[in-house]
Parts: sequence; structure tokens; C-alpha cells
Amino acid sequence: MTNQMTPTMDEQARAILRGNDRGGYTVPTAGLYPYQWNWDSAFAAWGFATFDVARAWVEIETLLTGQWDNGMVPHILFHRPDPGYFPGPDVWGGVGPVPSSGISQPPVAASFARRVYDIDPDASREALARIFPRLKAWHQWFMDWRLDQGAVCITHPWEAGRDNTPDWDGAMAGIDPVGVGDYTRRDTSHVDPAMRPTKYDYDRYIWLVQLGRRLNWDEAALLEENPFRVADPTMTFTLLRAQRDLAALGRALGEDVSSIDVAIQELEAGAETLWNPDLACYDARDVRSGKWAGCVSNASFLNWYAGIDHPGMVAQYDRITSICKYPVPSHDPSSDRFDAKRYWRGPTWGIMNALIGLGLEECGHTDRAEALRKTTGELIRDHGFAEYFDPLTGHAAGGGTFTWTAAVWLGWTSPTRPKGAS
Ligand code: 9WN
Repeated sequence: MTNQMTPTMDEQARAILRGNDRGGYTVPTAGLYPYQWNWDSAFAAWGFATFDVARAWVEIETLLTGQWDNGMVPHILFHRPDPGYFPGPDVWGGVGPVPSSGISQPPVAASFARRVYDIDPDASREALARIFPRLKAWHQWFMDWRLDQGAVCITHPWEAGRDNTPDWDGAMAGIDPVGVGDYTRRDTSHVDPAMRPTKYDYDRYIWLVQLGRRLNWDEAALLEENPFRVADPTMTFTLLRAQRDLAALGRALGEDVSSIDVAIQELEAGAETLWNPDLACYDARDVRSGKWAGCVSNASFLNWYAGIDHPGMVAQYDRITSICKYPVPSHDPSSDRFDAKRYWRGPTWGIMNALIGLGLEECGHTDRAEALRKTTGELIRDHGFAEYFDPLTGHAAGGGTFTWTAAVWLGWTSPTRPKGAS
């Protein structure tokens, strides 16, 4: 076969999105994750928008069909049964219009809706008008149920999308998973167990799901009873950013956005409660114990994405990027809890890099933004469209042919990305 037959990176990325398309929604990767995940779909929409704006809107609209009456948009929609994933719909017992999980995920959908809109405003207006009230209600659910001093809390490690990060180690240690019972994991039959969370983690993940189900996913009851409640940089920074983007979209539609502007101020104040002065970094805060996690994570660096510049974070960023070849690692490589291959305890994730890079650029740290775009592009080109990467060697880890890595290529690192994409 000649070189002319080798598909370009753009062609490969588009083929991954098309290949993972299950009709109206995109799975993160076949086998390992056979359902629609919330923030994965927002990234998928970004990728689709670079070559098919209509399909991008379908992705977001399908996600929002799963919205619960209280405004929550679940982290997984189980559109069609698939025995290849655990825990499935029977374990979760979600109470929405589509079989679902009972927790949410980082609300990046409004932010990517804005990018889709920017790529083609005329073709986007009708879909935007349809989803605007739904996005507003979802954001309001966080404001109503999940704030602690203005910072956004998670009630399950899966909710932040950074499942086994050391950020939750303290809160996880406070859970005794008594009565969790026997269960069979599926993830470790798809992927090397050394790259996945441990049984210790899974016992607590499942125990928390059982608790939520027993309480019928009632947020007031969870606030009373759930021992796991952590104010999280991922959620706080992404919601702050999403509220800013939603306000801009609302203005474009001629909507009243005054309540969103109020929420932005509340979240700005909340973000500052995540500043850990001893660590000199944004950090997760265990609301139950009052203790800091003490972790420099990739979510710490989402401050710029939220529109918050901080000289202390520039210093942290320069330190972290100087000690690993393929930043940004999900945990500080100089920490004894760093594990280069184990999921959110070390590996580099293209999606987090894209959010960090977009923020760096917008806050005027152009050289750092360009350097991150370049190394992330090289990582994907040299090691494939993997779920995540070893930050020291660049080696691919987790699942392959991954939707959000393809989307990051198309929307952020590809030299051909359309105007408005990034
Ligand atoms: C649980 C789909 C999801 C991502 C998360 C990532 C991982 C699930 C799992 O996969 O989590 O939600 O079973 O490991 O941590 O961020 O959305 O790609």
C-alpha cells in the first residue's frame, strides 16, 4: 500500500466519530463504554461540528432527552441494554425519562454548544433555542443542590469524571462499604487492570450507587446521609465557564440572563474557596471533614478555562510541565501517590489538556497554550486516539479509538480546524 492510501489524522478522527455513532448519540469507545456519557457527548459534538454541524446538535439534544424533572442531566444514558458494562441500569435505578445513572458529570455541554454555534450560527439557531431552557435548568440544579460556600460538590467520584484521582482518597477512606455484596466488574475484561481503579475503589463506588438508589436519588436526603461530599475544582470551574457561555448564548437569543449573571458571581466566590494556601494551588475540599485533598491535579489548572487568572497557578503549571514530557498529568508526578498508568492517578487526558489550553490562551498565556496544543497533538499523532496517556513516556493507555480524543484532535489540535472551533 502506498502512502497515498494512508488516511490523514483528520480522516481517522472523523472515522472514529462515525464508527462510535450509535444513531443520535456516540459511545466513548465500543466495548468498554457502550452507552452515552454526558461530558463525552459534549466533546463529541465539538468534533462533529468541525464537519457536520447538524449531527453535533443531535448529540447534545439526545443527551438532554435524559434530563430528570429536577433538572439533573445524568452521567450515563442507557439507551439500549448492553451486558458489557457494569454497573448498568438495573443497578442504578435512575428516575428519569430514559434509563440512566443517578448522578451528573462536568457540565461542559453549554460551552461546546457555544462552539458549535460559533462555527455556524445560522444553522444553529433553532437547535440552540430548543436546548437553552434545558441547559439553564440543569445548571440551576447544581446551584440549588450542590453548592458549598459557592463551590460545586460531587456526591460520587464518577460525577467529577476523574474517578480514582487521589483528590478523593480522604473522603473514600471515610466510607465503610458494608453490605455491598458480590458483583462482577466488566471494565477489567476490556482493559489491563493496572490501568483501572482497584477493588477498594469499586466497592465504594457501588456502595454509593446503592445508597443513592435506596434514597431514590433524592438530593435533600443525599445531602443528609451521603458521607461523600467533596467540593471539586472540575465541577466548580466547568460550571462557572458553562454559565458564562450560557449567558452569551442567551443574549444571542434575546433571553433574560440576569439569573445566570447572579450565579456567575456566586460561583466566582465559590472558586476562591478552593484555593489551598498551604499547597499554593486550587484543590478539592472534603465538605464532611473540612480537610483539603492536598492534590495538584489537572483539574486544578481549569481556573483559566473558568476565566480566573492566578499567578500561583502559573508557577504550579511551569513546575508540573517541567517534570513530565507529556503534560498535563492528572496527578503531580512528584507526589508519592502518582501512578503513571492508573487512570486519574497520573495519566494525561486530551480532553483536560484541551480545556486547560483553551483557558490559557484566553487568559493571554499564549506561549503555554500553544506548547500544550503542540505536545497534545504529537501525543495523539504518535500514540493514537487513546483514552489517556502515560505522561512520562506518552504510551497509550485505557481504551482505543476514543471519541473524545478524536474530537480534541478535530476541534483543538488539527491544523485544519474551522474558525470558531478553538
Ligand atoms: C464511569 C466515559 C467515562 C468518562 C469518565 C471516565 C470513565 C466511567 C468508568 O469513562 O468513567 O463514569 O466506568 O470508568 O473516568 O470521565 O466520562 O469515557
